[in-house]
Amino acid sequence: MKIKKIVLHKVEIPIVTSFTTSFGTLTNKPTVIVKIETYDGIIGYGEAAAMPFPFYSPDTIDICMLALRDYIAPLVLHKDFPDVQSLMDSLKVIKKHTFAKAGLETAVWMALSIQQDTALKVLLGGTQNKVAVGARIGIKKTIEEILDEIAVKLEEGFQRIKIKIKPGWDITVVEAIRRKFGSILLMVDANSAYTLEDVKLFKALDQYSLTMIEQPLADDDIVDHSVLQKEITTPICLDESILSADDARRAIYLHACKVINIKPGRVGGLLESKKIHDVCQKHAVDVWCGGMFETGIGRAFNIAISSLPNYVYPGDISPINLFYVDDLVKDSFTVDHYGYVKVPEEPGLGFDVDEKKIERYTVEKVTIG
Ligand code: OSB
Ligand code: MG
Repeated sequence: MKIKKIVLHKVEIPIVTSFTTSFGTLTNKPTVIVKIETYDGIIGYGEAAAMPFPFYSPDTIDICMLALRDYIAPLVLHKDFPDVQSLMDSLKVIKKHTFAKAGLETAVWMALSIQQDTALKVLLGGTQNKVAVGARIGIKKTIEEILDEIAVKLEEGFQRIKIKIKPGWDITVVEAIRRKFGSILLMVDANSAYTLEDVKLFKALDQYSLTMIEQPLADDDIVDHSVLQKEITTPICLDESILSADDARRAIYLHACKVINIKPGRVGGLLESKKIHDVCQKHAVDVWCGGMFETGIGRAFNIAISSLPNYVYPGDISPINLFYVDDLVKDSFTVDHYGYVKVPEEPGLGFDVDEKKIERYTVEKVTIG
């Protein structure tokens, strides 16, 4: 694979509703679409779906634009790489910047899938034809509001409910949900809002049989997560803490988690996602696919990687129209009434990219090569 041209689109599609987590409220979710053209004329699209601010990770959308333009593109343009591994090896000199790397890497996978006329699922080693999907619900003003939203999501068929928690919006909410909905698959995501001082709260949460608690402590602290996991029975799931398969190996070694949420964007792409999946599988640690409010382009990669065998919990793969007013692919996926999305069997994304829509929502465009 030899890349001739890279076009970066900073895209802003208006959103349907804001979303509140422990780190703040999202009212606008720009993304970066990476378009590549190879010397044999194949087009690939990828997505760098970081946040607009550095509250989830140091990467932001503008930082992804800069990293791709000034550091990543110059290292890969006009060079022949026999495979994705060698291309990613050439980027190892760049520390982290995983979201930006994933933007390019996913575009390369799409091009490769077309070049080899083989579905992404097959290239990645996927075995599942459909992927279970869960609903994720932000922090609300009142408990009534969240109970109403959960009722709708369950009615629509979503297979599990993930709520966001923060100090003051945690155990009483979980209690109310359990009282109203009984033994549904329920999990909470703290986005690093707590410390080891809160062990008592986490012990109290144990009685609610949560499927898992996602990222309770700091993003750079697998040691404290290991201490916490020894104190509680609820499985800890790491999100922000895991940027690579090496991070996963270290977290497993320290018993810092029992589950890992793999987001291709956060870990630098699909190849690293697969490596994390494999390390986890070897050590009987379950994985599932998280999301970064990707558009239909990024979500297509999330669906493809979720077809690997050790993706056992429902993914954060809710349909695009629940968050954005529009999409960048023509017929995006839907979730059926049993809470499944079908894994595409066609080469490429499995969805037609709508170039006109990309242009319409582009607020900044950079061409390199
Ligand atoms: O912690 O999983 C998270 C979105 C942005 C940043 C962090 C997180 C999330 C989500 C979104 O939960 C899930 C989705 O993409 O639908
Ligand atoms: Mg999370």
